Amino acid sequence: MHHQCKTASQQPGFLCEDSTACLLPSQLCDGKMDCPDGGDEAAAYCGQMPNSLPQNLIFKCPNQKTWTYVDRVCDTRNDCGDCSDESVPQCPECLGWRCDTVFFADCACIPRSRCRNGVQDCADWSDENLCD
Ligand SMILES: [Ca+2]
Ligand SMILES: [Ca+2]
Repeated sequence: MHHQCKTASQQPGFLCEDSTACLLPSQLCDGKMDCPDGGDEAAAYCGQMPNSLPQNLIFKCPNQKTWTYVDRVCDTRNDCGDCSDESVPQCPECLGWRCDTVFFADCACIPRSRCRNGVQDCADWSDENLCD
């Protein structure tokens, strides 16, 4: 059983062995030691992903093909491959510009900082022509 904790944003996290650092789920097995003892990269957790990971820290994509970390749900990035991690009911409304996006990593909503930046993000170019 792993050590559970709540992150700064009140989401489930991973408590390091030192019992002070509470990591974001996506810091587990990311190839970078975030706990002082490197416990977040231990084979016990990273050997057979996602089954070896604490199950409350992962989100199984509805398409059953893949998974992501719970802190990657509703982060506007397409982690499931079909945007299903961005389509769950608890995701907030789009705060940027809504359109059919052209980049795989996007899910029908781009941040306003990418409007009129000279790069096409929307299939209909609305980010360059309409968004302000
Ligand atoms: Ca890590
Ligand atoms: Ca995501």
